[in-house]
Amino acid sequence: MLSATASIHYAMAAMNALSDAHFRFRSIWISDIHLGTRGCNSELLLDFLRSTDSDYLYLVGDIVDIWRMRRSWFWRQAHNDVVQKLLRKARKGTRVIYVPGNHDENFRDFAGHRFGRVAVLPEAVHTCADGKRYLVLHGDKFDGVVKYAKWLAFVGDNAYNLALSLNLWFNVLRRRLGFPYWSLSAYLKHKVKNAVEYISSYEKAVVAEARRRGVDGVICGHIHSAEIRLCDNILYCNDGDWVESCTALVEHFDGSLEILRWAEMPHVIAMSHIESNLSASSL
Ligand SMILES: [Mn+2]
Repeated sequence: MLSATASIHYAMAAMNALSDAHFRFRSIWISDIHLGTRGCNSELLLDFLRSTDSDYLYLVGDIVDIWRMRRSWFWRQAHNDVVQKLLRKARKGTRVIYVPGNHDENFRDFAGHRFGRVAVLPEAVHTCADGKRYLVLHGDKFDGVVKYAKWLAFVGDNAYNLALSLNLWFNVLRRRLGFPYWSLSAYLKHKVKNAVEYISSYEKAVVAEARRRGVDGVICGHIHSAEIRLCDNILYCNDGDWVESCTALVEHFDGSLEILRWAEMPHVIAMSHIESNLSASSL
């Protein structure tokens, strides 16, 4: 959510250059784009990528939905444009770090490699301008922990590690048998009543991992729910998704973090008004 002054700043910048609004950040995190599926909001994401610039750009998993593409293929020109735009940013000097998720886990085999100027890593630690350190990971490995969140609260570190690795093998086995990954976010949609409880269990599991690792906070995705929340002195940040909420997490040059809800940006709202007027007048 934008503060009042930030909103005015963005609105003015957007009005100054509607076609090429330029917002500079130190870092940007986006995840859960799901390119290759109908749900991907590639047009809005393209507008975001064209309008923003950063020193660091983290792709926090589920960028291309390889899983779903095995069953049905949905690839538009705008999906190509997103890939091209990301590669061009890397060429122009943005440090692009790709941390694969469960829907693009095939890329995890390439962890530690560089493709052109894009580094692929299983997880990363980002140091903000204010010196705070954040663990950056997709977050799917906590699905299993969330399922057992209640009894895990009563057991020690070893059981916790065991649950993490059991979840990994559970999903390797599922994949071998041709089942899809057991997805928390998909599960949530079927259990809406318990969604709040599950999201908070997920947050607790991710925050516990950050504490174990001795970092100041954690930046993840996976559950399609953008959030910045201080949990027991660990800053939990989720960059959301580009299927429903169209959100990104950004770091300003003073090291402060903010969630951008791109569909709520003044120039995007203005554009959607223009589009709806056009479609109304063509009826
Ligand atoms: Mn995921």
